[in-house]
Amino acid sequence: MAQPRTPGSPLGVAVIGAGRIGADHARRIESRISGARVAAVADVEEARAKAVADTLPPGCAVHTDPVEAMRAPGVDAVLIASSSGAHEPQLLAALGLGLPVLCEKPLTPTAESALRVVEAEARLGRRRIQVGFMRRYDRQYAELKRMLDAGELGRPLMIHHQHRNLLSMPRFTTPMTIRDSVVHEVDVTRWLLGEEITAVRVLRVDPPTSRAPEGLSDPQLVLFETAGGRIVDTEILANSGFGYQVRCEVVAEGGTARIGEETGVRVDSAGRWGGAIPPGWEERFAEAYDRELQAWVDAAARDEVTGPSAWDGYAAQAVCEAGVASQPTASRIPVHLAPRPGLYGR
Ligand code: ISE
Repeated sequence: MAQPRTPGSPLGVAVIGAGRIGADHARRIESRISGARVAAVADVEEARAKAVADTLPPGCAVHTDPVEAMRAPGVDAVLIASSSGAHEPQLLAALGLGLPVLCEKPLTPTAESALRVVEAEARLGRRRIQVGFMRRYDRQYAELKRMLDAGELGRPLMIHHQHRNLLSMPRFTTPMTIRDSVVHEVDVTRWLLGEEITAVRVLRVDPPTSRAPEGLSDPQLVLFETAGGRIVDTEILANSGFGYQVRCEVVAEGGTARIGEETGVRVDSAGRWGGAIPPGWEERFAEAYDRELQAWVDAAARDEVTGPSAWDGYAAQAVCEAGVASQPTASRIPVHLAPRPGLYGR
């Protein structure tokens, strides 16, 4: 078990994985989050870990072994931003040390491995893992959730999501459109409605947009059925070519509520009106990441973990697996979940 933290001292975070999101989180902890510091950075490529540590105040340890980083002096909590295939042993090691964890999505690459993590945490008997579903911390999504929970819109009937990326990353595959991108709509749907997704169907546009790289199905329409009989659709467009847009509209008995419309400065010029569209999620969800990390740090300082749970990570993974199974034939695939351990409530 980890050494108890000196009261009042900043929470020492070990950042595991120094790629795009890991480096972003490390910088965010140092520049925007109060009550925390990066005590160690680990990456399989030492030079990459060192490059991130060099941007931080002196005293940040550099490791290639994630478990050594978790055991480094002054480490009180772990932020996992490595590739998802490496998450399971890292999560189990952090559980073994009793450390609070923020793990980037997806929790693990398969529902089977995610369930092993859920079971390990349930055996420990206390929540240690938060999954990085940062949209729950976005002010607009949070307001939508508040309105639904307060019953201001009446009974929700349907949700329409739109998820458009500027362009797909190199080596982005058709299954990744579900596992990496639509996984956010899976989580938001479960969270907003407070119920599980029970079946998935994915329809592909064929031929795809000419902007898509060879072999990538793009765009697609993903349909969810939920335990309460609601229908939810998601348009996923990985290569919009014009920017990053995430929108969500809830249709309820008492009206509709929509978020993700562009705000900001409207410019009228040269016979047109308009404004800017952000290029990516780092810009669109910058504040949500700040709020997510601050909430995690504040809870970890109390030795608690709140926010999206390992169960949420597992359930999302099970839905994504059904989605990937549906892609080749567009058939309706039911989602089967293991019984939910009592640790995660009802
Ligand atoms: C990426 O991995 C993310 O998590 C972004 O939030 C999402 O919008 C994007 O589609 C994914 O590739």
